[in-house]
Amino acid sequence: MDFDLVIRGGTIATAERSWRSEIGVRDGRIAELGSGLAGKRIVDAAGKLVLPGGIDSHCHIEQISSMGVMSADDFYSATVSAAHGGTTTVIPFCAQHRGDSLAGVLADYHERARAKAVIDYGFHMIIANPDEHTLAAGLPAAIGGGVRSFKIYMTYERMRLHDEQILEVMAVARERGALVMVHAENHGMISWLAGRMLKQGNTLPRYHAICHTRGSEAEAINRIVALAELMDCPILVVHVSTPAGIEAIRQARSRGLKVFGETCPQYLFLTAKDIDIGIHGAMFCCSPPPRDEAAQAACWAGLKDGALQVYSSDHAPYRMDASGKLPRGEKTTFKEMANGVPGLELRLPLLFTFGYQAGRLSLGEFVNLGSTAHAKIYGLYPRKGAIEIGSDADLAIWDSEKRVTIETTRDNTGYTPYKGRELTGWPVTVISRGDVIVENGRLDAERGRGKFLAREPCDALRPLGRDVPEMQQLKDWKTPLQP
Ligand code: DUC
Ligand code: ZN
Ligand code: ZN
Repeated sequence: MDFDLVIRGGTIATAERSWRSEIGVRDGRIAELGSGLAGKRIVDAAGKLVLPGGIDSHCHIEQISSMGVMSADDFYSATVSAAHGGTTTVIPFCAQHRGDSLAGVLADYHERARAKAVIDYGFHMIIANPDEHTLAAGLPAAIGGGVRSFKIYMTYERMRLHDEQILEVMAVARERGALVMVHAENHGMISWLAGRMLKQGNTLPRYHAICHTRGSEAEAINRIVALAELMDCPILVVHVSTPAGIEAIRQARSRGLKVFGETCPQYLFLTAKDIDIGIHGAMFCCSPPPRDEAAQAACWAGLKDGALQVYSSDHAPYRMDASGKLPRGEKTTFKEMANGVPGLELRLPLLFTFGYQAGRLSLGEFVNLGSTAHAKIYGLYPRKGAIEIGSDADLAIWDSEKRVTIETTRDNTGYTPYKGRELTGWPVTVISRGDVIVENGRLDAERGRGKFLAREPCDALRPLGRDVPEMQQLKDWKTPLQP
């Protein structure tokens, strides 16, 4: 019987192994792995690598930021850009701002994505207002609707939660099966320093990097780990950038705690020197900021030794104009410019060249960090992140010899922080649920073809069942965890 699509001649590589096989696809799923398969459409992958499509579990799309600015990308431009870089699933954020009801926020983001996304997507929920209604009704309903991860902020005036509020969110997540993602930076340290810098007239982007001190990350990670241990709640620390921050996660994991860590291209490939070019350094301003070569090395080491499990873009797209980075033109201070860098499209190509090709990572590690680990942690495995019978046929065919000099990307920012870098290896064919959506740089995907992914409970979300002595007073949960 003919398959809808057959991929022939390539070497398949997953997080676990590599082997030669054809792939037969039927109804959007992988239906056969074998040889001599016949199909209505044949994709020739001779001499190429056939990998699971990438999963980017941290990106901001058509979202109002923590500073109140709308991102430059909508669900169409962002997912088109992601697809060109070999990513076939994204998990962006629905952002609650203070005063918003979660149900309204969720409905709104479903509406934004439904008609525009060209690849599949899940959602995380940003919680800025954990009031009684949010905790008792909003969060359980979101989880019931397949949104099994919440992001909380320990900094940003408009978003940050204090420790007690964080514990309230963790209590619901723990009980209902959700993961708490944390932006971990000490707010007081950053805002005290920023206030002094501005008073002295130090307003350029370079002071952004100085104010977000390295120590503020480690302090916040150590604190969030202590809160998570008290609550026995799995957490994932996003965009980790410093040696001390990574070490704090490594230590927590060595004590058996369910603490996951993420880093991003900007912490592997940029440093604070990139920001130190006057006002145009705004292009590279994100929080936490890129650091130095020692921090880059620590991020690579963390990815390699398992202190960090996932590599995401933290795509936060803003243009270098009044709509984003420079609301007051050249007079904009570092406190006024939108934070974030684009990365959906180049995330995987950069890691392929500087991780896999450079010998820092094996091919299996590359696949795991860019795809499979995201699926496992966020409840999408083995539907996504795998090449198995029954998995969605989300695949990226990589030409490991193709040379690319980075010029532009397809997002709406109008710039890339990685311009001029030389890459070896590119995802020349990208397949989403059996549809060839990108071939040799050409897109063939209708707006709105991407589907929402309701995520299932999975091992990463399960508490350890290990109560600290202080919590034993509440043991058996006879005292409800909710207020
Ligand atoms: N920092 C964040 O916390 N989110 C988006 C982008 C950024 O720089
Ligand atoms: Zn963040
Ligand atoms: Zn982010």
